[in-house]
Amino acid sequence: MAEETQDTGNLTDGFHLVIDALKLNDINTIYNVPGIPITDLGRMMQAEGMRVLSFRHEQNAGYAAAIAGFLTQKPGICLTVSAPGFLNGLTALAHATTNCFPMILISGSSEREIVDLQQGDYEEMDQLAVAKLLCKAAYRVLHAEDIGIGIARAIRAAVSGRPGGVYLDLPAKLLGQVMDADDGAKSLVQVVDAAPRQLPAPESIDRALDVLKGAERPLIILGKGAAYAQADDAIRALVETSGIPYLPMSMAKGLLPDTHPQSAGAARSLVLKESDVVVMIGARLNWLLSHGKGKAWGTAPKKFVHIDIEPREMDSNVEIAAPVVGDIGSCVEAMLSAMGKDWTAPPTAWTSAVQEKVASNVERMAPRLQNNNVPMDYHGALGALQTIIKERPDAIMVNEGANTLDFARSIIDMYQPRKRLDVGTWGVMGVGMGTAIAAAVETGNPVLAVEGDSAFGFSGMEIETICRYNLPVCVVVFNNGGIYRGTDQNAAGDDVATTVFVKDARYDKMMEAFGGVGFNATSPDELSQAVNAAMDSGKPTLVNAVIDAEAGTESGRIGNLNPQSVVGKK
Ligand code: ADP
Ligand code: TZD
Ligand code: MG
Repeated sequence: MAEETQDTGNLTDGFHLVIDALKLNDINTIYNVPGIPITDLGRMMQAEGMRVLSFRHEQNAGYAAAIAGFLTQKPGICLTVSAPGFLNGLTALAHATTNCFPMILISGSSEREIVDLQQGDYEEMDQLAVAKLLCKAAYRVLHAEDIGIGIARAIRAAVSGRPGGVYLDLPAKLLGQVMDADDGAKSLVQVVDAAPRQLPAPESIDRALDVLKGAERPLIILGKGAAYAQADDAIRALVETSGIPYLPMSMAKGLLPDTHPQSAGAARSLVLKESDVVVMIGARLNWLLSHGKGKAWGTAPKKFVHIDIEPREMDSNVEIAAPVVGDIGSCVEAMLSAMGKDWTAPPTAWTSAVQEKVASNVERMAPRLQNNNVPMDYHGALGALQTIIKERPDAIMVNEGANTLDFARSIIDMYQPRKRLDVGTWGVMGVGMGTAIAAAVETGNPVLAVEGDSAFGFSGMEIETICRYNLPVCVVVFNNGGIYRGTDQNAAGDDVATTVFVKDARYDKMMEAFGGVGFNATSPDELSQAVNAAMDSGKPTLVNAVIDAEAGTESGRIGNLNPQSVVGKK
């Protein structure tokens, strides 16, 4: 490039302003796929000491950025090329927004004048218009002197209030724009207090305490917003001081250890049905909680206390008797101090009933988890992995699939906050490898990705990325030869059934192709050995876990959501 050898004096350009603006705001990791017009941006970022991880598909880079946001409270950055790269990243941006994870999708774009006249530029698309519908905020920067402000706005929009996805459009022309270096430096913005604390109104705390004091059968539900908030000590203190049983949502598992005496995880049906006052902390009453009503919630009248940073979440599905709007740390601390010394624990009739139900359910499950059947069923295989996580509580577990997800969520206990990362609010297949990569990169902890064979297929090519960066990721593919099961039959014709894959596939060989370690495990003992070896070595590993093709059920635990044909299904 001729420009690099020219004497540019004290000039800067769009490329460098983007880099300086990100670094000034302590953003140093980028998840990307290179190409026109951002190849050089990635190179220059790397040259300036940023970590730039290249993926094989933007969707996976985007899922990595989304979960990086969840883990760090800083926006995860996904960088893509224009139109197709942008669209590939967009699913992840929408996923981040849906899950309240802070993320910024930065995409290069073509020449605006040509795009707006629809004259057919290289990768032409009105990306800003498309993105707006699917994220929390979308911005385009047209002048180099606005890059500092543009990035500051994107960061603040992503992390303040309810976190979410932000789109930042950087036209190719902008990156090459030149300006005086001193003026450029002055145009940068260091965002002060990007996610300000939001204190709850005192009267909202009084109201919540009044509702809670009258409870006979109170319940706390912790959601992934509570995990995101990193108010771990305050939340634990609230749970323990109150003596109220709690139910963790999937990604809130481990906020308190799942083996905690107040955990109602193994008595979910009972506590949802029987509770009379429910305190929601960073969880929404969406489909995952049956919208707070109906059969799952039983007939006992209920009152809800709802702690959330988003005021519009209140009354979204059912009436909220005591809305507490603010950041979780501040709200939980305020509740705790309002409880004071004269707080009385809930009636033991209730807490013992919950504990007894938990104990009997755990006891009933235990022998099933110990089975050494060949081929493995979900219980035998997950029993082996349960022990591994117990012995390695700082490992991060990534989990996707249908049966593989639902069984793993209920069987594998978590012991530390933010160690379980999964498909989130939408139940997206394909988050697996991007999530595993970001988890390893952002935390340095070992990662165990437990993947249905279908789920794995959505992002499987990223095992090359895992090998390339030599990340401590062990992928276990629960290979039952299909989606839900490997045994479906086509009612007519020669094609295999729609849910069935190649029989006896060997996913472990894919890992070997890139220099990683592959294992084929046919029994829980073999699975244990392979995963322990992987976790000890920290080497990229894929274990093909052979699961009985008949063991699963349609759609795992949510088969009831499938519409039924009145004519009957073949
Ligand atoms: P889950 O799926 O685990 O039930 P959801 O994603 O439905 O959790 O809910 C997370 C909630 O947490 C969202 O309503 C979001 O507004 C809220 N939230 C996220 N971060 C914070 C925070 N720091 N303080 C308060 N609420 C938060
Ligand atoms: N596409 C996307 C992006 N997300 C989805 N959730 C689906 C399709 C539909 N789907 C599920 O909800 S689970 C699943 C699909 C395709 C795969 C289940 O098969 P698996 O797990 O092999 O991953 P089990 O253990 O065989 O059930
Ligand atoms: Mg499967």
